[in-house]
Amino acid sequence: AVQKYFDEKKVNLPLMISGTIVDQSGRTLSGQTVEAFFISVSHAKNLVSIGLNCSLGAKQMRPFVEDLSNVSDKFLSVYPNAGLPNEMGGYDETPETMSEVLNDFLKSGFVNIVGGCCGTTPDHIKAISEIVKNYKPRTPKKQEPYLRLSGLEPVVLRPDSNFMNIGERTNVTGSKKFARLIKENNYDEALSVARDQVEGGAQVLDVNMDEGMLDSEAAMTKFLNLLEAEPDIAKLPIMIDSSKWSVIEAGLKCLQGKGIVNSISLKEGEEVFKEHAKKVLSYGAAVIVMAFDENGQADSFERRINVCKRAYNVLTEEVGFPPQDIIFDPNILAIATGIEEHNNYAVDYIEATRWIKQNLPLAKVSGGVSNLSFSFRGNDTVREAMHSAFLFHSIKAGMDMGIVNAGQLEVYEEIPKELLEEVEDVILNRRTDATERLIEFAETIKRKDKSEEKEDEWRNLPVEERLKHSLIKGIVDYINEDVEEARLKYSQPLEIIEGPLMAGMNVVGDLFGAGKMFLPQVVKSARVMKKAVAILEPYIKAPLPNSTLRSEREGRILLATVKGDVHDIGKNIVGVVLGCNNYEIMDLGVMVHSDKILQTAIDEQVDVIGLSGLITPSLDEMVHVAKEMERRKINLPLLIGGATTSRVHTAVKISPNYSGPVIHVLDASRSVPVVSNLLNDDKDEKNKFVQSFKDEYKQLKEDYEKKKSEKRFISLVEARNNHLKIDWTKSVINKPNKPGTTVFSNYPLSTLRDYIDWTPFFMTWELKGRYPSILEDKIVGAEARKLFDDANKLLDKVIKEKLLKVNGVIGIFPANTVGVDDIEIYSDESRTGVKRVLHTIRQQMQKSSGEPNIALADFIAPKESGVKDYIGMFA
Ligand code: THG
Repeated sequence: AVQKYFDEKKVNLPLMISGTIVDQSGRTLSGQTVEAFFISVSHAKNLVSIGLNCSLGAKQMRPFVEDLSNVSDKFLSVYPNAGLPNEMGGYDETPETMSEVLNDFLKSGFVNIVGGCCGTTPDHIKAISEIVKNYKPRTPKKQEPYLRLSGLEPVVLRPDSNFMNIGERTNVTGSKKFARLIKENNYDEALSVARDQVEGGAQVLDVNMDEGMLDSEAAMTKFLNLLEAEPDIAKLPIMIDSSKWSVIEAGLKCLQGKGIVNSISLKEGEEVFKEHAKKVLSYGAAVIVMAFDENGQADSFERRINVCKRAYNVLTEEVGFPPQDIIFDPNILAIATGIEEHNNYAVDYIEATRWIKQNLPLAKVSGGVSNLSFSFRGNDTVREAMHSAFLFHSIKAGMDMGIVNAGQLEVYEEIPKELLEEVEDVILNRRTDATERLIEFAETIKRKDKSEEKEDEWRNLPVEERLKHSLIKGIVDYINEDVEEARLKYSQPLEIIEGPLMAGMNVVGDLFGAGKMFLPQVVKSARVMKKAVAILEPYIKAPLPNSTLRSEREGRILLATVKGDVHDIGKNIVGVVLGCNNYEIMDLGVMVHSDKILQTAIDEQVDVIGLSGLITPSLDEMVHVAKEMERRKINLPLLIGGATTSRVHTAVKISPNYSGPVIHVLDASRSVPVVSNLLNDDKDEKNKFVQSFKDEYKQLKEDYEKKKSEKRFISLVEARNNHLKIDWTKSVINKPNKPGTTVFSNYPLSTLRDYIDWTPFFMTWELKGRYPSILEDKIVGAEARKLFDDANKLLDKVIKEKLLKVNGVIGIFPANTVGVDDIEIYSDESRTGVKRVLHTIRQQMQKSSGEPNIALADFIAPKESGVKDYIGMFA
């Protein structure tokens, strides 16, 4: 901005930028890394020096000073505080300690100018000046002429860099979805389009708001300002895409980093071209130059290279544009259109690319890849194959970057051979009938793309039906607009919750209860409900004074995983399912002490307490909570749930300790009817329900005790005599290849994933069946496939982003059994030194005749057999 001002006022003074690095992650005040910050400002031609200050003090600055010194071709000035202010507001670094740190900076050749800021005194400066005498000023590094871009983070295109993906979807003419969201003023969702591109691997984002009915300048400004506040998106450089200069300039004013202008061209003549180029330069952006001139679009090889050469000369010789910041776009045009003149378009682009890279030093080449396949709109399989085959050849010719649908590029190697051949016939213009052949072939592989349009038909239904549809299908995309429409239509927001939304949730509940909908779908529906309620909530908080509507929830449920246990998946699902049935959930989390559970229940006047746990000790803790409830005379229904809990345990161990209602809730789907019965306003109905459980559990307990008294146990001596007898003389035991311990650290997740036991995963989600046949199951198959798909997407993310580290250790040791039940582990093959003794436990129930009472020790050769055996262990 200062440079621009200097240019306008024709000021020619050296410029020094000076600022504070605030946080220890090394981000500057603008949130950028030091390198990204430098790239963003370094274009200013008056800039001679960058000054760094740090409120923490000199010592803490070192890594940032080092970074900047490495990337900066400008002088560097450092003026630290005398340390971090102490509690009295004073500074503790003495002239000696501070000058020592600066001595290190000078010795390392980091800086050109030194000084002191807060807390420094004439004595500090004196000490520093003594040191400075011993050193020569730093010689700034010369910068390599690479294309450097920045968002919050730097992007540097080096000669050996890979192809750079530019995300195309944040474009109102390139994505129906994005266009709809912008037109509906739904910028939040629009940002998620950007986020999807980032997650799909985009390294730059193309943003385009050119649409007749839009105020494009305003839309560009608003979207970019919102985008720059989302660090996960703003880390990327932005490409401002517009054919209107005013929109480009509006966009340039919003960028905090160094972006790319897309585009300028010679179509309005050299004067306008130069004027635009100068502006781009003063805003500090790189530029795309389209192969256009006064005669229009260059569509032959000759025209393409001539226009580019002319533009290059004007930019480098007359405007002073750095050649590495010029990106040519020699026009990717649609092929296979049926018009003969178009047949060589792709070949001409590829050859023009090769020529530019050989003849216009340092210039880059880009292009809008999806243009190529416009004649196959609706057939994404063919389009993706065309894009990746085209890129394969273009990148070989030197194409540096391209505007693509990030995350949706087919891998060249994986294009089916027949399709690839037909596609390459078209791209490389290898035969005259290539287009007809590809069209014919495309017909046979039309994917479901068509059905997607049909799927949109429900959008024409009345708003109540649309809300219901979204809930049942778990679609979150339209909730904002639909809820808003309903809000304006209804006089009370609560009517919407209790009307169409609850109607939808009831359908979900019924389908779930009837086994026609499954847990993963219910969780998605619940998310939609939650979002809808969240939108309405602010309006509910202020009900009309004469409102007769109940503004309360159905009841308040406290949920907690008991002390000693950290598992909460099941509990969270119950919370979601109850929450979307209009119960208020107070989730205390995991490892919750009984006292906290009960005190919260009293203080918050909850209506039901739900306990969850997965490991066996949690069962005892639940018994303890029940006893405490009895002791403190808390008369609330107690729900028991979680993987190790059972109806029998609840009946035998928990229920007898508490006089209030105790109910074991088998799975999330059961939680709603149970809670609604427990909180039934009709006291008789409620009591009947509670009594039915009391009776059932009483019966269970009696049955259990009867069975137990019938069960026979034998003495330990008898059991030992009945151990598993193996003839060790006949067994062949090989010496392990790798005895001792083997450690696997940071084991590749991609290898491990093949060994996942998916059956329990589906069990957790209450989908019944074994993997892999569950995927083909007549009833749950479709949902199982979706769930499996979601899980694998998450796994892809975990693996790609290295979110987990897996370590393991296995050990194989010499071992023998001693005294029937114990296993001795030896320190080495001599089997003399005993390392550890493992005491194993033997079955003692009465077995039918011939069946052994086994213990683990039975499976290791006894010492007296003389057989050298081994034991394997893992963690
Ligand atoms: N060069 C430069 N800039 C450009 C282009 C170029 N910017 C715009 C365009 N061309 C590149 N971007 C796109 C974005 C999307 C599509 C094509 C090019 C596209 N979209 C689907 C379609 O129209 O069929 C949209 C489908 C949907 O709505 O989901 O193909 O050449 N410098």
